[in-house]
Amino acid sequence: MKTLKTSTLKTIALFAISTMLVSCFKSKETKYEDSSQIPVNLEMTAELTAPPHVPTPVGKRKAKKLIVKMEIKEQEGEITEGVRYVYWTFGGSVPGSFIRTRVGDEVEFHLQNHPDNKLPHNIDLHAVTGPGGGAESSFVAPGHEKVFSFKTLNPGLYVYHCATAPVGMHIANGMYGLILVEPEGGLPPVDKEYYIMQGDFYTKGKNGERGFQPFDMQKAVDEKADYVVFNGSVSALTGDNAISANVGETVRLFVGNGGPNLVSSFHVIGEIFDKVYVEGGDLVNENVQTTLIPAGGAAIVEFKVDVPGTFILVDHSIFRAFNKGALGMLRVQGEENEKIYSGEQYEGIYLPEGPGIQEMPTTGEIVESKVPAKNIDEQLEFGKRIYMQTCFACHQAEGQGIPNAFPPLAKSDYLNADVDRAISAVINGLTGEITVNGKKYNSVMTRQMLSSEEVADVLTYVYNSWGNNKTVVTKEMVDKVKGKK
Ligand code: HEC
Ligand SMILES: [Cu+2]
Repeated sequence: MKTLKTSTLKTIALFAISTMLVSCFKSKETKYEDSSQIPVNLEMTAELTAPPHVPTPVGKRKAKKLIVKMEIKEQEGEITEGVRYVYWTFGGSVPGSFIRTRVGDEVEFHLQNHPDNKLPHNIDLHAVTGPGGGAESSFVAPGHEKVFSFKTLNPGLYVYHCATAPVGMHIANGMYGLILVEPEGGLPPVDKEYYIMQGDFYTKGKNGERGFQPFDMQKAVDEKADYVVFNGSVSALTGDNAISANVGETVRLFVGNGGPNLVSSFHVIGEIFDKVYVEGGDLVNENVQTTLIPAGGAAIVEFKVDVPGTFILVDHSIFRAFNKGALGMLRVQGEENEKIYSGEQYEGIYLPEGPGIQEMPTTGEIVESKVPAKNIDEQLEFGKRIYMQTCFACHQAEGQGIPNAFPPLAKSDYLNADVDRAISAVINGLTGEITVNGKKYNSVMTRQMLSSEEVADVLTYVYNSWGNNKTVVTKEMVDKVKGKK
C-alpha cells in the first residue's frame, strides 16, 4: 500500500544483516544442530552419587569422554522396619547411582557384576540411541565386566534399568536409576538439588509382615504392590533422612519412576511447582500442583521455598503414600513469612500409617526360611520358594531353561543320572562343557549361597517336578557331598 521511507528500509536491512552475522557467529562457536558432531577431546571419570544426592552440575564444561564405572550388587536390606528384602542394585543403592552428563559426551560405560552375585544382569539406558539402549552389549555374568560406549545426543532426564529376563523381576528388585543429560551450558543453577525415585515392591508376606520376604512374582504380575516407596524403602526420605532447604532457596528435584508397574502422581503437600520439565524433556510447564511420572519415565520439578516447615512428598494416589510408603519429607528452615502463611505449625502431622489393614489382627505367621521342613510336603513347599527366588531367573518357571544359555532342569538326563553331581552343582557351582538332553552347554553357574537344608529342599522340589525321577534329597546327603569336596 504505502511505500516505505528509504531510511526505514536501511534500518531494516542493517538489522537483518547484523542478526544474520550474530547467528552465524553463534552457530560456529557453540551451537551444533547435530549433537553427534560435537567434538570431545579430554577424558574424565564420572562422579556417581547415591540417592538423594546428585553429582556436581556440568556448568560450562565442554563435551568429554566420560568414563562411568558401575558395579552391580545383590544385597539384603530393610524395606521397612523388621522386613528384610534382597535388593538387586546398580552401585549398591535403590535407585542406582545418579549419572550426570552433558549433551555431546562420549560415555564409556563399564558395567561390573560383583563376584558374589547370583545372577547375570545388563543395563538399558533410555538416554542411549542404539539397540536395547545398551542392553544388548552389556549382558554380564557374576565376576565379569562389560564395556560399551555411546554418545549423548538428546538433553533430558532419563531412566536406566536392568533388562535381563525376567525383566519385570529385575526391575521390581530395584534395578533402576536416573541419568541426566544437561544441555550445552548446563541447566540454570539452583540452590538445592535432590534425587528421588519411586518404585513398587511385591513380597510374599503382606505389608509389614516381618522377617525375610522373598519377591512375589504372582503379585507383581497382578500389579498388587505391597510397598510403594521413594528411594527403595519406607523411611528413605523421612525423619533423619528427610531432605532439607532454607527459606528463599530454589529446590530442584530429579524425580524418576522405576515402576515396574505403577504410575506416580507426584505432589509436594504445601508447595506449588514453579517449573516442571514435563517428562524430563525440554517442555517447561509452570505453576503445577501434581505431575504425572510414568513407569520408566522422569520429571524435573523446581520450586522456591518461601516459608519454614515440613513439606511432604507423596504419590497422590494417596493410600500408597500413607499406607504403602510413598511418602518423603522436605524440611525447610528459616524465618516465618506471615504474609505468605500464618498459623500454627506442627512437626510431623503427616506420618506414615503403615498397612491399612493393621486394625484387623493379622493371622499370617512370620516367614522364616531357616525352620527345617517337617515332612516331604513342607520340603516341596520350601523348595519351591527357594527355587522361585534363586534358580528361577536362569532355569525359568517350569524348569525349561533358556536355549543356548541355561540348561533345562525339566526331564534333565544330566540331573536324573547323578544326584551327588546335582548337589555339587548347587553348592560348588558348575562350569565347563556339559550335555543336557543331547544339547551342549558351556557356561558358568555360580555357587549358590544356600544352607544344606535349603539345598536339600530346592533339589527335592526340582526332582519332584516337571517329569523328573522323584528323588528325595536330605540334608545328610548334601552334607556328605560337602564333606567329599
Ligand atoms: C545365574 C544363572 C543360574 C542360576 C541362578 C542357577 N543356575 Fe543352575 N545352571 C546354570 C548354568 C549356566 C548351568 C550350566 C553350567 C555349565 O555349562 O557348565 C547350570 C547347570 C545346572 C545343573 C546341571 C545341568 C542340568 O540342567 O541338569 C543343575 C542341576 C542346576 N543348574 C541346578 C540349579 C539349581 C537347583 C539352582 C538354584 C538353587 C540353580 N541351578 C541356579 C545357571 C544357573
Ligand atoms: Cu538385573
